[in-house]
Amino acid sequence: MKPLKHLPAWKALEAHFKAMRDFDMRTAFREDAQRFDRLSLRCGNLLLDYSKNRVTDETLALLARLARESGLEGLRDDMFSGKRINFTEDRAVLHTALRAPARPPLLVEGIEIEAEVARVLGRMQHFVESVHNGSWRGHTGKPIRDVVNIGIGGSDLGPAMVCHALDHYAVESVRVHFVSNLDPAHLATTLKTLDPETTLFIVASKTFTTLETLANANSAKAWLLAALRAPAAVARHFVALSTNAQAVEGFGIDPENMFIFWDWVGGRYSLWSAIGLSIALQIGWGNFQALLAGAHAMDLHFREAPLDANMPAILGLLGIWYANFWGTDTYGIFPYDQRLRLLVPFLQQLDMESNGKNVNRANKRVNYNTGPIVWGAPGTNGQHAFFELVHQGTRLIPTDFLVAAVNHTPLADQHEWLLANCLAQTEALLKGKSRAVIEAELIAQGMSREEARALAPHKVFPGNRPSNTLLYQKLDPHTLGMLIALYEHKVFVQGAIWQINSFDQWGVELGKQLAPPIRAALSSVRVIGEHDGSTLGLIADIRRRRGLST
Ligand code: G6Q
Repeated sequence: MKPLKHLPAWKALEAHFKAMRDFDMRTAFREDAQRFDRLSLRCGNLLLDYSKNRVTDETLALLARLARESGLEGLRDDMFSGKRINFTEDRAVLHTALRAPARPPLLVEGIEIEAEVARVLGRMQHFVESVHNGSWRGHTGKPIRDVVNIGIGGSDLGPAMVCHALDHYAVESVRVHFVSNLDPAHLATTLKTLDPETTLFIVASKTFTTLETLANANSAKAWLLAALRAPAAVARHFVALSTNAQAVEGFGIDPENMFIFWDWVGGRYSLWSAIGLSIALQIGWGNFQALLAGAHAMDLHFREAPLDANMPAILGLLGIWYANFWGTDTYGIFPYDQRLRLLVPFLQQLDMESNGKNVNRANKRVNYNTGPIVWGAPGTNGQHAFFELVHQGTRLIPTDFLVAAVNHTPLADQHEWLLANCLAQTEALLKGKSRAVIEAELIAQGMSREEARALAPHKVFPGNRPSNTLLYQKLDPHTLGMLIALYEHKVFVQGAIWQINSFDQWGVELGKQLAPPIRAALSSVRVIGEHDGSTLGLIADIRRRRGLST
């Protein structure tokens, strides 16, 4: 593997960047009436407009060349065919198989993957339908009214995001809640409104060893047993989603009530697996299938479309252009869609946990920036908060704007205004507002020339700031599936080019190991273990507050 910076396309991009430093998108639009047509792309009902970027045809051709020289197409095929591309954990990466039709069969290392997937999906469907039609009942014979998904990270963010996004598809008979935080306030506040007789807990944990999830699940079990006073009640009120059958049984959940998935499903890629049970319970089996089908449609596009007409490749390459050549550190995501309010935390995990790496596939430290800091919030809220910095701050921030053409909840003309604001922001980022125009406006409003000259610089919008717009018809399960898979593959594209392993998460693993010795030090007879001065000081202060010796 040639180091990234030694690739001819990388060197060509470095030279090209020098020529692009003063590139002005406004001039490009003026000189090219076809710019939008050429720099936009459709996949199903999704439209990606990437014309408001600091790119020319040459930039895009060089970026595509970089992808080819990086072996992106080969790595993509390795992922889809089940090669162990997660080499630090020695695992295949097959979340795409969770949403693929059973035929043609996918045989990986002698196992018929799709048959395994179909078997679990069949059990999930049966379970979801029996909860919905009332044949699955609680211990006292009452039907289930509330479902609480207990999980964290990948076992929470995906299903929670989808359930919020598709709450307009929710079945009427059950309400789904999510508890993730170790802070007892999360579980306690959720339980406050629930009836143990009609509540079902889903314990979602790939490893079934995660402290937060097990702590919340144990507290939930105690709450249930305190009310129903029968150990047998656990079998009717607890199900588990996991790869670890032994630990599930150890917790006291009947293996009959366990839905498995596999080590080739990464936590942050797991909403398509049994981890999606809460989604199916919320929106019904048919809609869950539509979500999977949408993701599969994007998989096909990613697999088959040429690089210069491939949505995930284009989004990924543009991100690389800004991060590695323009030196941007962050990436703003602005869904003009309140239902997508959890998309940003979901994408933060997807992107930052996957590509927040500094060692490459040759086990060497990289000498370029990898994953950006992903942030954002739904519009128009962001406009009244942090957009100031996006428009007028000193940093260049690449951005994605997402918006539906049609709202599921028409209310007066509110959606028209939402759409108009979304488009207006990307237009303002592009066009900016010049000092001359502002001065003229101020003078026309009656200000003296001198006053206008002093005030105008504060009101200048530099413009020429980039944005992508993702426009979709409306937020339905199929479209949401496409959108999520689009970002999954974007992250894959970037990881492939940065030559890193996007599918491990040693940083998260470390967090899981650090707390136990500190937990012991907080209440044991004497402080044990080695800690730094700051941590020792904090431990001592907590112990003092508890009347323990320091
Ligand atoms: C995801 C990460 C991480 C994980 C959680 C929960 O890719 O590995 O967010 O999902 O730490 O882990 P369990 O599902 O094993 O409880």
